Formats: sequence, C-alpha cells, structure tokens
Amino acid sequence: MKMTFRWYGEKDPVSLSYIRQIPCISGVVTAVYDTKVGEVWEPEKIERLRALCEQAGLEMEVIESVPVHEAIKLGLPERDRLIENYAQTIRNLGKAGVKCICYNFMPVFDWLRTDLKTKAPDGSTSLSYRHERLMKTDKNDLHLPGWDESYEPSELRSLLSAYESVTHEKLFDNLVYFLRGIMPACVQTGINMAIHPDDPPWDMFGLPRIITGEQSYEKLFAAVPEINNGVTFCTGSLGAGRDNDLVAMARKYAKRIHFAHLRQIKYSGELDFTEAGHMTACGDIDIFGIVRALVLGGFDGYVRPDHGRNIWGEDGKPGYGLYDRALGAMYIAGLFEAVEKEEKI
Ligand code: DNO
Repeated sequence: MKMTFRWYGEKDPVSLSYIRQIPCISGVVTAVYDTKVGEVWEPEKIERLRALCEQAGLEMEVIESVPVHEAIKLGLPERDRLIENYAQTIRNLGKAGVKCICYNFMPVFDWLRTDLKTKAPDGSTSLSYRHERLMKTDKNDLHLPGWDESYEPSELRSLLSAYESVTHEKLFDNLVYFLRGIMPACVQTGINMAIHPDDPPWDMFGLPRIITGEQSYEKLFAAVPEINNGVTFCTGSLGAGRDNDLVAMARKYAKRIHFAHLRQIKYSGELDFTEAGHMTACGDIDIFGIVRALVLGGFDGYVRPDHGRNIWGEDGKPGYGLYDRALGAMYIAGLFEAVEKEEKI
C-alpha cells in the first residue's frame, strides 16, 4: 500500500512541502490542468509536474484524472480520434513513471452535492447531499454548488439533450469500447486504469449512471478482463448506496482495486448524507473493516484520504483542505499498520 495525497498543481494553496511533512505520504495524486479535455497531454507538461514533485521528495505515480471527453461517453464518430489521443496520453504518462490513472465515466457532471459548507456541532464544515433539494432544481436552469462555472447554459442544455437517447446499456457499451481502445497502451506501459464510481451512485437529471456497485464491477471485469482494467474504490461514493456491502466488496475485489479513496459519510435520510471525519466512529462507513478487508484480500494499490472537513479556521477548497485530510491520512495509515502487523503474527 502506498499512501498518497491529492495535489491540485501549482495553484493549490496546499503546498508540496506541507504535504511532504505528513509522515505517511509517499507521493501525490495530481494532473495536468491546462490541457483541454480530449487533447494529448504533452510530455513537457508531464515532466515539469514530475520534476516539481521529485524536488519536493514526493512521487507522482497516480494521476487523477485524465478526463474522458463527452463524445467518447456519447459514442460519437469522433471518439476514435479522441481514444487515440487518450492512449497517447497514457504512453506519455508511462514514460514519466506513472502507474495508475483514475478517471470516471459519469455523463456531464462528476460528483454532486447540495451544500459545500454544512456546519457540524463542533464548528467544522463539510459537503452534504439532500436528495429532495436536488430534485427540486430546474433541469433547464441548473445551478449546482461547485459546478456553476463549468458550463455555459447553452452548452449544458445541448449536452443534456444529446444524452436523451443514451441508455444505461449504451453508456456501458461506450465505456467498454473506450477501455478496449486504450488497453494496449495500458498493457504496454503497465499503467492501471481505475474507474471512479458515480457519486452519488444513482441517475441524476435523467442522466444514466453505471458504476454504482458490485453488479457494475462484475459486468466491467467480464467485458474487459485485463487486470489493468480496475477501479478506484471510493467509500464515500459507493457508501451512499445503502445496498453496497463495502467490506465484502473490498475483500472480493482487493486485487482489482488499484486506488482507494477512503472517506466517511453519515446518513441523514434515505438518500441524504453529510461527509464526516475519517474515523469509523464518525459516520456510517466501516473504515476499519474496509482496511482490514483490503489487507486480507491482498490489496497492493494506492490509497488517499478523500474529502476532508474544513477545520481549525481553514477555508480550503471544498473537500481538499490540508488539516483534516492530514488527520485522515494518519488515521488510515495507522489502521493499515495495525492490521498488517496483526496479520503477520
Ligand atoms: C471528487 C473526486 C472526483 C474524482 C473523479 C475521478 O472529489 O473524487 O472528482 O476525482 O470522479 O475522475
């Protein structure tokens, strides 16, 4: 297991030198942020990023994310060119020592929350999701926390209508088509792809979502059996789906889990939740049980603490401040150490 920490590049207020001071961290999870989705990441840009990490004494073995162009998800004719670009980015990343790429296949939006600063009794704030509030949002006039500047209204409308004919099956076929197209580059470079689950794991605004739990994993591995086709096991995303038995899944898929995002949530309604401190006792996700299952299942991937709260007066990027993620990293590293040592006795 290698413990990593997400770093949003040179504009991130959390510096590499601060990350380095967290005792358990071996490297960062980052990305080239100034290349348009669909274009090849230039070797010079990747190299610059790698050199910055190396100078700070940190590895750059995990990328989150190389985004997938909507035309690939929609299955449009230009997808072949875009898939070839993606494969070239994989080859370029392989040359820089990258071992794992996290990506997602969610149409239009990635994660969705209704509030980014829900206050807890201890004064900390975190992200939360209230289903009814989201459902009341007008699909034709969407304003979503964290997303408002991402799309022009007309662009959003045409994307939403382009997806009207895309069923779950079609989206899944398009995912398989994409994976088959990039697998040769993955096998050649040894890079593992790690698909992030849909967050939260249900359809949104009529958009299909397909990576939601155990059944999706079964379909995904059956369709593309190469071990390079793996997952990012995000406990907060999968955990929002109450039917998912995360401990059983962690054990069963330990070797397909190339990357684990460990995060805590507390349920507050059938589909509602609020993010919480990483400890098992802080919420409804059995972080200890999941770590134990990963170790027993032979997990040998990367881990990162996922969304932290804002604590100690920090006003960090929602989910990605320094302090609470550092606490989370240390807590999770402690669990791994304890379980791994116990298992050797
Ligand atoms: C949110 C993240 C996601 C994740 C992507 C991976 O905090 O976990 O945005 O990076 O879904 O492609």
